[in-house]
Order: sequence, then C-alpha cells, then structure tokens
Amino acid sequence: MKLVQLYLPESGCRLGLLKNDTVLDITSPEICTTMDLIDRAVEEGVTVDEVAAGLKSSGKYSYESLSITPDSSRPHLLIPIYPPEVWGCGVTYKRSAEMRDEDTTGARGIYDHVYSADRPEIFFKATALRCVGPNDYICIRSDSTLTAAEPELAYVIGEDENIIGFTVCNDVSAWDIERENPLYLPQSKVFYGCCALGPVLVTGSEIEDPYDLDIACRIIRDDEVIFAGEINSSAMKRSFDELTDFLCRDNPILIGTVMTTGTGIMIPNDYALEPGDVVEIEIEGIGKLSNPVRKL
Ligand code: DO4
Ligand code: MG
Repeated sequence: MKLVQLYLPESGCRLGLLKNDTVLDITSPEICTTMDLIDRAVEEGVTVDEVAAGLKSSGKYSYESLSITPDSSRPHLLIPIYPPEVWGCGVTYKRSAEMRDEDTTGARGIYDHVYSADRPEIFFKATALRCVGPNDYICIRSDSTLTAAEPELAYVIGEDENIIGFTVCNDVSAWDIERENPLYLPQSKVFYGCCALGPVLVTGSEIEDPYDLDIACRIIRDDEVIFAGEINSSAMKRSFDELTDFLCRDNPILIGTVMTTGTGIMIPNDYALEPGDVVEIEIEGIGKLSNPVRKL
C-alpha cells in the first residue's frame, strides 16, 4: 500500500491511500495520521495494510492536484510520517567513501575505514520538526557555502525492529562543515530543513526487493537540469537488518523511527545547492520527492 498524509484547509492533517493516481481520504475519528495507523496496527497485533484496508474512504483527490507547494488554503500533500526520530547511515556505498576521502584533508582514509568496518556509521539526523515533506523547502545553513543533496532510500521501523515500509529521503548535508573537521558531522547534518521525506510511505508488502531499486536524482536550476545521477540499491554494502541491529543496540527507539540508508549518488561540488534550485529524487516503486531549496 502507498500511504500519504494530506492537508485539507477545513480539517488539517488526514490519512490517505494512493491508488493509481487517486488519493483516497481514509481518515477515521481515531486515525488521522500514519503514526495513528501504525499505533493501531501494533495495538491490534496486525499489519498496517490490514488496518488500512478496513478504513472507509470519505473523499478522493487526484494525486496531481495534491502535489503542489504547501498552501494552507489548498489541499496538499504533507510529509508521509511525522517520525519521532530520523537516524542516518553513512558511507554505505563505495562512491561515498571514495569521494569523501578525496575531499578530506587531515583525516583521509576514515571513510574507507568505516565503509569496510564491521560497525556501520550511524548518526542522529532529525526529528519531525527538522523534516519537510514533498514540495516544501529544504534548507542551506546560513553558515554553509557547500551544501549538497544526498538521495537515499529510507525505511520506517516498527515493532520488534521489523520494517513497516519505505520512503525517499534527502539527507541534505553541509559538506563544507563535515570536511572542515569530521567531528563537526552533527552540525553538517542537523539543522532546520535538513531532511526531506516522501512523497509516500510504501508498506513492505508492496516492495518486492528493496535491494534492487533504481534511485535517481536531478537538480534543476532556472528550469534546466544541471545534474542527473543514478544508482541501484543493490550497490549498498549493508543490509537493513544489520543497520537496525546496530541502531537498536542499547539504544531505545520509538516505533515509527526512520532510518535513512546512505547515499550512493555523490553530487560533484560544482552542483552544490543554491537558493531556487529544485531537487528531485525518484526511487522505483516509491515515487518522486521534489523539494525547492532556500538559504536560512
Ligand atoms: O560520514 C558522513 C556522512 C555519510 C552520509 O551521510 C552518507 O554516506 O550518506
Ligand atoms: Mg547521507
């Protein structure tokens, strides 16, 4: 199933189900968000798909009409989940290790080391307050001059560390701050508008093989595509179980936590984000996440 959250001017956040190009409003008095749906599934010991299948539709919208710049006077898509936390994984693709090592003075080799080590790199990325949904602004920190998009496959963790579903993530990162000193990683990763998620949350049952998904990214400036890159999730070195296992070791996480799995598309420095750019990230079977850029 493809779940969305949508905003209606008269009633705020609603739960939606995307079928073909139509979004069905399946909100019920007690289930208005994807987190409500997940909590209900946990309470009843059933799957999210089973709870969603039992909800009645009270309205429908074309997906296209909802995929607009957020505007409180018009129905529009929201972030597909308000995650209690988002955690990130780093250097899970060879290209990420290579480019990061090339561009780092002083601590060269640390990225290759973490790519090859048993323990993955896992970092705190965001809370819902720092995340944005489809068509909303991702941000460049006021003190960064080299901020890049990081196109990533993300998953939502449920009960017993199972995967509830998948979404697209842009792990927007201030690379200049990370390169200045790797100990500055939290400042390069965590700031307002540092994480985009969406456009939908696809439940696990609908993704045949999450280790074989095409991931594509485009950066558009003044209506022209200035960068296009792609990778397949098969190039990721780690398994989801391995990442979740390390995340959850002695670290209590809440159901609905999002894990983003690292980038395999390394965007050359020439295409550092500028205000007015639009970043599109498309993952097979999930959809296209599009976000404009602004400077804080
Ligand atoms: O080690 C720095 C961050 C790595 C990262 O975010 C990635 O590989 O996607
Ligand atoms: Mg990343």
